[in-house]
Amino acid sequence: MTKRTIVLLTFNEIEAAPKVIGTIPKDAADEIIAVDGGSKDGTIDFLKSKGLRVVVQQERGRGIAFRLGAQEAKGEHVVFYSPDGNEDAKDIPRLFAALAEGYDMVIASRMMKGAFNEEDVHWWRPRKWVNQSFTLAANMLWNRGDYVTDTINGFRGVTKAAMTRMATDEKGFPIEYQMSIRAMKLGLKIKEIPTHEGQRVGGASTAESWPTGKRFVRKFLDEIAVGSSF
Ligand SMILES: Nc1nc2c(ncn2[C@@H]2O[C@H](COP(=O)(O)OP(=O)(O)OP(=O)(O)O)[C@@H](O)[C@H]2O)c(=O)[nH]1
Ligand SMILES: [Mg+2]
Repeated sequence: MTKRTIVLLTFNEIEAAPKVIGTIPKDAADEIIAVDGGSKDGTIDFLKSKGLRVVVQQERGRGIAFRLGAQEAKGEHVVFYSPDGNEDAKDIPRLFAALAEGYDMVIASRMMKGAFNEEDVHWWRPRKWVNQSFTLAANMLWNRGDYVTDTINGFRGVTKAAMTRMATDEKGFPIEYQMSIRAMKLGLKIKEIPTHEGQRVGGASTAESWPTGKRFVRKFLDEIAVGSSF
């Protein structure tokens, strides 16, 4: 069987990580490693105390973390998992199962039928609507396969081969969006599974809406300019 690696992505998650890491199903993968953005709150020592190999980034950024994680993974099948409370670890085996079926990328969707988004408890859902607009634009321009409902969620699996072909260069938050767009451009096989998004456990969000939104717009325009030259 193809080897499987879980890559934990952390930046100052000392409140959440100790509560969340225990929820990862045993035997979900052959290897678990962590990529850390340079935490100063004891997260790195905590992860090491759990026997995990921790790769500390030279430069912060979630995009850098995705590439480093794929590079350092021994497995060909890689699932990225952020232990801050948002992602339901019970879905990890389902993500690996889809990669084993032959998909190049599999996304845990918060938007498809059967899924739940953290804003779904409210009537007013600005973040969800903005996300869905970016997703609609990407599908209209580049997708030739089934509609992808959540191009932005980081909870996803990918093959190392696909990661290499996508040749991403985004350093920060729109990395997931760039991966989705490039997978569409390449005509890679994408699958989604419904997931239940939970609330962050303590700590602080690093994705403020306004600056992150502007980076998404820039990324979208960059991807139009780049076309298929990557
Ligand atoms: N390795 C690495 N992880 C990061 C970096 N920046 C953020 N993360 C992690 O990426 C995950 C997502 O970041 P969040 O700040 O929670 O963003 P979000 O999920 O959109 O926001 P919330 O809804 O508040 O949770 C968390 O597990 C962070 O610890 C980074 O530079 N490097
Ligand atoms: Mg989060």
